[in-house]
Order: sequence, then structure tokens, then C-alpha cells
Amino acid sequence: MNPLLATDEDRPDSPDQPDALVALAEGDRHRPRFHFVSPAGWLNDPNGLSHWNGVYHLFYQYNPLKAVHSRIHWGHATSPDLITWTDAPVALVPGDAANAADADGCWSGVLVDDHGVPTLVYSGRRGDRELPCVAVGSMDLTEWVADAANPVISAPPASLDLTAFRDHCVWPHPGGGWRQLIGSGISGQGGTALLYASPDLRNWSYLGPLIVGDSGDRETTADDWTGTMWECVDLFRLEPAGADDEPVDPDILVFSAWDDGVTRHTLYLTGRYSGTRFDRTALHRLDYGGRYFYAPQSTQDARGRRVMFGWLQEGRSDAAAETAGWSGVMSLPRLVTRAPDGTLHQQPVPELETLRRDHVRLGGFTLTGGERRAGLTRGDQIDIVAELQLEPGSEVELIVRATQDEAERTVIRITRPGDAHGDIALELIRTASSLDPTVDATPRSGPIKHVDGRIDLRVLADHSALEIFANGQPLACRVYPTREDAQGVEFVGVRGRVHVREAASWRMADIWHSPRRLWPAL
Ligand code: DQQ
Repeated sequence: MNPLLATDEDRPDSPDQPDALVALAEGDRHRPRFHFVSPAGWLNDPNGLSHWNGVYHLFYQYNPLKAVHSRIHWGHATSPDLITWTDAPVALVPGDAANAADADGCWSGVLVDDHGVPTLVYSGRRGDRELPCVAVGSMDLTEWVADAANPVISAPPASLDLTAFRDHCVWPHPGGGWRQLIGSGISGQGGTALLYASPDLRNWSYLGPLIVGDSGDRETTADDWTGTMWECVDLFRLEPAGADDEPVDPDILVFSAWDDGVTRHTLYLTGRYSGTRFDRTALHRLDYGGRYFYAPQSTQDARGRRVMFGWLQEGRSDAAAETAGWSGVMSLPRLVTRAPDGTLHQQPVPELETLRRDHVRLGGFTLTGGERRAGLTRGDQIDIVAELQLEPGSEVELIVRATQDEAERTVIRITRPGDAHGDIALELIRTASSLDPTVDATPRSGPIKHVDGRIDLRVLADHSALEIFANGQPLACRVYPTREDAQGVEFVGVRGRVHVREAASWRMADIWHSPRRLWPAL
């Protein structure tokens, strides 16, 4: 029995009413079938992501009570391959005692290996404050006990006027002990990551801000505005893959730009971390979907790969998600590497290919303005790869989730400017993605670097989840077609000449088979 499990009245799924919320959620046509989702209820950030004794562990922000962001627990699932998952018992439950540091929620955090002892560092929420907490786990990571001394940091640094203080990145310090970053923001300045040191994960000394953003250095509406607070900071070293003329700084600081309760988008800084400083080189958008790929966390697996998951937020109303009985999708696991220019290159892990079924291949062809080409796998659970070459001044669209009459259609548009050296534009146009006027239909876009107009395109559509990768740059989003026949897939030449060197597609298998439980047992 997990000593942290809440009282029975916290559990709506009594044995005579087995998991009605799961049945409700499973009946929703928008629910993905090859992405990780919670059994039902609410899911947001990935937490405690790790590869422990050869098993991948994904914890996540979870409300098993209903599909709303309140009373957040830590859900838990394990996987041999990052693709197929087994639910594990809920790992953290808000503390029973009214004065528990996490009485109102166990917010985001990480798993570390404390000399063989699995240890979670997370944000305990009580009232409207979050403070750092610790829980210790059994060797199989299924039972967790919150530390009696929680919170392990009793207050944010008194010397600073902060906008918020939560979320953790913790690593062993080469000289012994630990270092920790806590996401925060300095009022009137910008987001920040506050650095702490500890000998034992329990006693922490404040060292200062590692780096402070400037929330006034660009328009607050900009896609790369750094916000007034940084959520879910993630610092890691990732050396560039190939040699380039210039040495590239080795470190990456990922953060999710937040402002006064609004989750804006995820960004990363390249630079160099040493001691108490992060010297930045450049700021980049992590995913062109903006808030649709939020609060990511990464880990290095036993093969030395940097693997990242993010939270694909909903694009329908809170009320619609609650009615559906579930909210939130975990992104596909991404393999993150460095391009020679120092930017991040992201693609789904190759293990995902084991889900591919019924291969369809279209040989090379050229599209000019007005030409269309169907033939790829239709459906709402598909994987498409295409090698494109766009001549200067050309534009092509890949239409997915289209109804027969095109009343619903989701458009992925790729445009190469007439200036041969300019970046290619990737756009996702959702104005006709759904006949439901209440769902978000705002566009998403960003520039794609290329050589000679070449684009390696990957599109994964999984019911309401849509993930697009163009030359390793992702754009994750959500779409909610209302009609059963929203299954069509087609290339459309818009103008100029676009060579489709190769295109292939597959139907993707389900990863979920047997009914799941809101409170999984071992
Ligand atoms: N979600 C968590 C916070 C974090 C935010 C709460 C990001 O810890 O700052 O569920 O989505």
C-alpha cells in the first residue's frame, strides 16, 4: 500500500462504480491512441523522467478526480521502449494534513538517484504558494514517502521580489553534493532560474540567480518573449553533433515562459554553464506550436540519448475537456540532438517506428500550382514522411484530417521565398480544422533552415494530437475535427515547382489495449 494514498473519499472509482471517468474518456473520438495519456482526468507536465535500471519512468501531473487542474497528484507509468506503457500506482498524493507542505498539490519536479536511493524533488503547493519538497522511493519506484521535514526550503530568497517560485532541475555536483535550479521571475525584470546548493538534498543554500531574463526587451506578444516567470527549467549539456567552423557553446537551458497565470511558450538558451553563471549565446523557440508544447522535461538514457517529453495542452475549452472526462496529452518522446549551428534538432525516437502498419509509398513526383496528389494513408492515426525540394518562390500544402467535401481540413503549408537564401516558412493553418467554433483555430508558424530548398517532413496525426517536424524543427498542436470522415490526406501544389522526392505513410497501431484504472495497482 502506498503510504501516500489519500482517503477513500478522494477516490470516485469505488469498486461498485469502476472507473466511470475512464469509460467516459475512452469514448471520446479526440483521444489519442499512440500518444501517452493519463487513464482519464487531468494530465499536464512530464515529471521525474528517467531511465532507471533499464526501465523508462514517466511521472506526470495528474488529477484522477476530474479533468481540471486542481489537487494535482503525480501519475506514474513505466516502459521498456518509450512507446508502450504500463500504469504504475499513483506516486504522489497531496498531503492529508491541512498543514502538509503539499496539502493542495504535488507540482512539478524531478527524480534523482541519491546514492542509490530514488528521490523526488518537487513543488509542494499549499494555499497559493509552492515550496520545494522531497519524497523517497522504493527501489522499484512504486512507493513514495514524503520527507517529514518538507518543505526543504521554507521560503523563497527574502532579498528578491519574485513573481513565483516553483519547479526544479537537480543534478549531482562534480565536487560532491547537489545543485538545484528553481524556476522563478524577478518583478520588473524577467524570468529567472535561482541556483541552490546542498550536501544532502535536504539542506539548501541559495547561491543567486543563474541568469535573469529581460521581459522588456521585446514585445510581450512576440513568439520568443521570455515572460515574467520561467516554469520547468531544464539545464543540460548537449555537445553539437558535427564539426562547424566555430566552436559552439555546449549547454542548453530550456524554460517555459509564463506570465501572470498564462502559459505562453517554451524557449531555450544556448550558452555555457559554469559555477554560478550561465553565459548565454542565443535564444530560440523550442517548438513552433507555442503553448501546445509546454513544460518539457528531458533525461539522458542509458544509451546516452537526450530524450524529451512535453505537455500538449488542450485547444478546446476547459468545460469541453471536463465533459470529455480527460485533458492533456504527452508529446511523443523526442530525441534531441544539436545541429552543427548549435540549435536543437528534434525528432521522434526511432522506437516509434515499431507502431507502423500497412506501408504505403509514393515514388517521386513534381507538383506545380493547382496540382494535387492523394494516395498516402488516410486516417486519424497516421505517420507520414516526405522528402521535399522546393524551388525558389514555390509553395506546397500537405492537407490532413480533411473531410470528403473539405468542410474540415488541416493545412500544413511550406513556402520558399523567391530569395533562394531565405528561410522556408512552415505554417499550420487550423481555420477549417474543425466545424466546432469553440476550439482554438489560431495559426502557428516559424522559419525553417534548409539547404537548396530541401525539407525532411514528418507528420504524426493521432486524433486530436498533431506533431510536425520539418528539418528537425517541431510544431506540435491540437485539432478537433467534428466529422467521422475527416480522414483525407493530400499534397497540393500552390505555386512554383515542388519536387516530392519520396513520400511514405503508415497507419499507426494503438498503444492502449486493456481498460486502465484511475488508481493503477501493481
Ligand atoms: N505546471 C505545474 C507547475 C508548473 C506548471 C503545476 C507548468 O509546477 O510550473 O501543475 O505547466
